[in-house]
Amino acid sequence: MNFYELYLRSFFDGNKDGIGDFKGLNEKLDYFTDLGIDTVWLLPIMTSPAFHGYTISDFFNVNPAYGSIEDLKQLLNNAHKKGLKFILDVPVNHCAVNSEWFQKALNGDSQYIDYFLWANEKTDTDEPRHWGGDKIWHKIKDKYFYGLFGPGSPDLNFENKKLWAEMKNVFKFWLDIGFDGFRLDAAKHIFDYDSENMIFKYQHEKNITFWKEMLSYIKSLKDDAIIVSEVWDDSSVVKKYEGVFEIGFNFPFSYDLKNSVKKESPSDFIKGLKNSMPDYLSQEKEIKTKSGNFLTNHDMTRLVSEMENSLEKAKLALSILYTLPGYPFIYYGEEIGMKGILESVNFTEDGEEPFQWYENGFGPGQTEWKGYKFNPPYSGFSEESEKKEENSMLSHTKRLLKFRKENQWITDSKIKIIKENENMTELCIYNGKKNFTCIYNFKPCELKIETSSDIIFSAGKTEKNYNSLLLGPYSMVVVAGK
Ligand code: ACG
Repeated sequence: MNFYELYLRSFFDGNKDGIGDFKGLNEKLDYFTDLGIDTVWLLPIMTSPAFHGYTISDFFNVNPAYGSIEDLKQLLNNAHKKGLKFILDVPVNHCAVNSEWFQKALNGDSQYIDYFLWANEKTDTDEPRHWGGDKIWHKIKDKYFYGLFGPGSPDLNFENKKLWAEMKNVFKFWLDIGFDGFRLDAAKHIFDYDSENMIFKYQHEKNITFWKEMLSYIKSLKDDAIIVSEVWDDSSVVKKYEGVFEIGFNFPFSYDLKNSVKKESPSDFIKGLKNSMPDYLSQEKEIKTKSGNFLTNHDMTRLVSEMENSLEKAKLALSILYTLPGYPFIYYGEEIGMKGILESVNFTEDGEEPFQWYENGFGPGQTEWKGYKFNPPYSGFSEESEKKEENSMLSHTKRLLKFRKENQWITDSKIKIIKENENMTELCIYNGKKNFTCIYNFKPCELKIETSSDIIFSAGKTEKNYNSLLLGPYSMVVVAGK
């Protein structure tokens, strides 16, 4: 299953207001099927005062800028007819300041006061967030509320069981609309504040109990619901959630892979694999939560920018992504090499620029909700120009996704490290029945490799002469297994 992460506002405009919407997306469903995508992860689309949609004011409605519930149903219906699935990003950890729940709490409604966490005499209202140092307590009227992600998003207090029932209704509502599953936002944060001792503290066991109950409810409604969780942390924390979710984003993998390609370091790549995919390197280990592999997402600097504008390196990183086990995800715009540098996760606009359909920057459906900072017109990175070019990022990505679709078995395969030297790595990807060998050239020079095996797939400049193989700079090849 090939996943695509989509920011609707930046995609395709169906009503000429410059903002991407359901109608526009509906017109472009073939774009995904042509690209080789099976499932689209839609970033939050519920009513929200924020451009990113992660602070929700009404969990049971869509942002009117995107259209109506009917438009959404039609979109999902058409997608399903084309064999395309959609999962929805659901941030349940917090809501918006202007939500009915928070407003009622502020007005003293006793039922809702306990939906949130309020400072008391034990609270250190200056306690900083453990990343970035931002404040986690925010003053409103004469009190302070807990909001880990900022003053616009009061955390919900899941010690209150009523909220568990509310969230089950939320999941049911969106499944009934036609979604095929969910991306569970901020999964390690449901219980991250110890309200007895009034101090920030992850309570992973409690989180797991919460998610198990939500998941068994979701599965009771739709047994094939696709579930992807976001636990952004190092491998030791991610491991605590093993087996809870069907697919879990592998953040350490994302860093390790990008860094090794950027540094042209095969040994770092192997070290990274051992760190972030250890169970895939063992023949016996059962994989309880499949690795959600990705290079970037909306909270990160874009791939080409991360690779210091080297398209070859960006292509190699993608080639590796699509030849490894687990589920591969791509963030919208990466397939056309969009750029974007994020200075802070508190401001993601720079990574969410309008998708470039046209070389001149305008045309039917082009979104323009914000100006271009990183992706100006006539830069050679647009769907229009790249679809015609054999060597473009778009053509490269398309070929990789097609290869992956034809080899679905890779998802549940294992990895064996065959060879590693200062220039390249050679991996065997195998399951009980099939296998092949991937050779990645991490360097800007040509490499000569002795092999008599047939080439199954290649990306970049490669040449086969009887018993030897010439691998061009940053290229890769998949050859039949030994
Ligand atoms: C999700 C969404 C994000 C969204 C929210 C809130 C959550 O993708 O767009 O914000 O609904 C933390 C959370 C994540 C969260 C990001 C933004 N992402 O855990 O759930 O913040 C450290 C921390 C992580 C932290 C990360 C952020 O441990 O918890 O993610 O930093 O940079 C090594 C370490 C690892 C460390 C990294 C990076 O890998 O192992 O632990 O991670 O280095 O240093 C949205 C908006 C926000 C808005 C909010 C309300 O984007 O602007 O404020 O909504």
